[in-house]
Amino acid sequence: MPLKSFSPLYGRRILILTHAGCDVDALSSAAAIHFSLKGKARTIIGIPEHMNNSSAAFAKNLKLPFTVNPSLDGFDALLCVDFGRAVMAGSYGDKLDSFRGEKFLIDHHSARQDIAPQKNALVKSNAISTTEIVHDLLKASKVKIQSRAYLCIAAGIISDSSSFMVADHETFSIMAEVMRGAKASYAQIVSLFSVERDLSEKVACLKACRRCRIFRSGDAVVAVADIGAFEADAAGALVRVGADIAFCGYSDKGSVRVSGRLNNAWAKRNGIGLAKDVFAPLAKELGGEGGGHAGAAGYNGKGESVEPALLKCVGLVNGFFSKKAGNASQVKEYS
Ligand SMILES: [Mn+2]
Repeated sequence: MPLKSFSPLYGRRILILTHAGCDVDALSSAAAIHFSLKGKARTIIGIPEHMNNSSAAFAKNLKLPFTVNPSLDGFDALLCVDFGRAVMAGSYGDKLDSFRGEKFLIDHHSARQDIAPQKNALVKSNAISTTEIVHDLLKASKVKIQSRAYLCIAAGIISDSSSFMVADHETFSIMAEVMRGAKASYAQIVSLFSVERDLSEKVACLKACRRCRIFRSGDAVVAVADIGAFEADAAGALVRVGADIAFCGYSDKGSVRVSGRLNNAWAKRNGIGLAKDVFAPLAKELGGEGGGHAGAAGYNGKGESVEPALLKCVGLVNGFFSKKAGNASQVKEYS
């Protein structure tokens, strides 16, 4: 039986923990719960390691209270939001394992989670954002949702749906209800977490364009680039420039990181998903951890160079299209 309401958390001292590299959906989920459970539970928002620029802007604009790298001592429960695998908490992965209090989880990644017992977990892999699940749970708990909690829920939906590029009629119906509660316009909500891109991020995206290798498998244009930072943004940039699917990553001190992004309309037409068709098999072949969503996913592994992992991604995309076409197609590289 999955988690049905917030009532098991009442009267307790709870650390609400996001994933490392906390994004707007993770922070907003934590904040919506924090605001809504006021008077019912003592909650603190904890962020392992660091947060991204958008969520930092959101925290500042909404004056959200949070602690980076909190101690787990003194809490009798832990509520993890927007991640389901301990490895996504970065250096907190081991601390999660050894935490003796009760563990809870709300997430929209893969149903396979290794953090909380089933009865304390609510995972909906088809939800656009974790805030959407938090919204359902708050309603089921009959908690009064304040307008700033509604603002958080709306921000999580906008951010994780890539401004509704990944959305269906359900998303819009939830969004209408949430925006009414937030008492804010769409532009006002977006402005809470919009950031001017860093100089270094702009340079990383441009470098990815200069350095990328371009492959063709069937009708698919695949681009890969070895890039020292902002790998997810760089992969997104390659897709906006013209790739159907792009992989960017780096190797640092024996660790390898790869991020993938794709053109959603193209992916839908072809039935390909990054997590299931590329990163899960990649982790199976090379070891390490791969996961995320259909349109945005990543891989963490070991190696002195990122090249083999990037080329393996190209091979897996080619494998997908070969299988679909029923014959082995050749990868062609454009030079
Ligand atoms: Mn999310």
